[in-house]
Amino acid sequence: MRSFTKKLVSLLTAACICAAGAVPMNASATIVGDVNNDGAVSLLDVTALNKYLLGKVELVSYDAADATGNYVINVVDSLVIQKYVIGTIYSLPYNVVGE
Ligand SMILES: [Ca+2]
Repeated sequence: MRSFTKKLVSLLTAACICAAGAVPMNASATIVGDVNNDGAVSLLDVTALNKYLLGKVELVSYDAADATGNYVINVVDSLVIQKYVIGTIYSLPYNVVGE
């Protein structure tokens, strides 16, 4: 019986640790570059931002779209997100000198 209790405690502890790891610490945090707010940065975000720049849609989050971190949203942000997606930029926001 004592062995069963130890195993049960171990199992419950492991389950709690797994459950804690599965829940994002800050689920509402803005991901820079995640223009469509689906939790990932992809070419869909480039498309969403380009549609915004063409006046066809509204943005979900201006902070997510500001990939250069200069508080201006323009085609440079779109290009920076594209470069991030293809792997030539490794983190966002990416400061573009002169932008
Ligand atoms: Ca996205």
